[in-house]
Amino acid sequence: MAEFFPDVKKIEYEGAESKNPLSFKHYNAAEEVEGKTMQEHFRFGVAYWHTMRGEGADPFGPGTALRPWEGADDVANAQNRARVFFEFLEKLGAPFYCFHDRDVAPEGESLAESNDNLDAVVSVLKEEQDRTGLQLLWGTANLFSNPRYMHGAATSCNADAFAFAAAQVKKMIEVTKELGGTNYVFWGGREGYQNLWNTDMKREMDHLATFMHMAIDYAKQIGFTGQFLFEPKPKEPTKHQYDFDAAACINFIRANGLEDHIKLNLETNHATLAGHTMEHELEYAGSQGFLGSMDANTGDLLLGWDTDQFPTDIYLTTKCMLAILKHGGLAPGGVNFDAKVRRESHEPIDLFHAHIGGMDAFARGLKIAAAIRADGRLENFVKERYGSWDTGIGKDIEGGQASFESLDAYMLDKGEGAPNASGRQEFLENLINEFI
Ligand code: XLS
Ligand code: NI
Ligand code: NI
Repeated sequence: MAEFFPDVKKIEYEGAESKNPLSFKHYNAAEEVEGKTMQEHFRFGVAYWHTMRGEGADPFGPGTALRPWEGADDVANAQNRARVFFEFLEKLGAPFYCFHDRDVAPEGESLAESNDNLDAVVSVLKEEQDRTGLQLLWGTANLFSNPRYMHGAATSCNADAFAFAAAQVKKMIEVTKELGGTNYVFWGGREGYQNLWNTDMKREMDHLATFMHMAIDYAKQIGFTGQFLFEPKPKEPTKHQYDFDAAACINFIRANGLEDHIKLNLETNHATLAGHTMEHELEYAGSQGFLGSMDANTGDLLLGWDTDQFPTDIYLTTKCMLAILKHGGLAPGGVNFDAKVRRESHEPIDLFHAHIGGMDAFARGLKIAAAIRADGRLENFVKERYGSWDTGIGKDIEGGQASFESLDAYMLDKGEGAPNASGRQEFLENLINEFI
């Protein structure tokens, strides 16, 4: 079989002292941390859309990427591209991948033609999965690129757009099931509004709930047991996306009786755009029982859009891993690199540098987070900070044995409350730096 990355051998773990840029310094798939291998902790996934379809275009210029395997935008080339992708995955050593229907196969003149094109490429994906043992982390449908979705898909003012989107998601749930995908993602591409003058918000959100119930019913009907995930994002492309952040998504999910069926796929750059940190989003979702998976791309703090950069910040990966370990891990979700190389990094080898760096940054974050947890000082500090809730009046309140009247009597008797202890923020920031 032809090799598309002839200069790259399988990327191996060589340890922190290695100077080989095509090796892992920290990601060692088989190494155990807190009783699980790194491979099991991360379940790294590669995004087909950025890695195989990203051309490096921006609003000021066309694509720059050199991709010698590219040809016509037809099914034959799409099948060949799928084989290139699996060579990349194998050499990188990432066990999972993710894709949208329209990433892998060209859209046809009609729904039926598009489905046929998709089937033709899915059979190659299946073959390659069987050959390599690599797996699908999640599938999804592109409900935002085609002009029919200019007003949204499930929230469009045009009922036919809703119907077309339903047909697309139906097909992609079938495909995800066929490929053994462990999750299915809903990122609400254009589910939001540009202007409230022309928008019936209540009706649009009710339609979105109807759409989700139909998806759940269909998954049940065909026996798809993968986890459904919502991916919050506050804006872009619309001015306001309904899946704004973890809290807004969880409210929508609960308000519509969907809580037994949907968790969240959190994306770092989306958290930033929502005015949150990623650790906030992970902590919020985790504490509410909705932590599903993550898209690990980051943004640029000076740029207000979704720049989809590979994560290299060790503080960030440490904070992410602290939250993920605390909430019991991501499986059946994983860490998907919804990230693209910069327009100036246009050679195929840059795809390797980018993913290796991201995987190493997460591996370091995991080791640091595990060391912080093993040390125990941070956890103990937090535990002690809430000590007043473990005995006496605090325990009574948490246990449901107090009322406004009993607390009034308690405070009248006591006169003034216990003094406050220091929050010790600077002490804790220094403590974390001992580990980084
Ligand atoms: C866009 C989203 C998208 C989803 C999949 O900002 O991150 O790439 O992850 O549709
Ligand atoms: Ni994403
Ligand atoms: Ni994004």
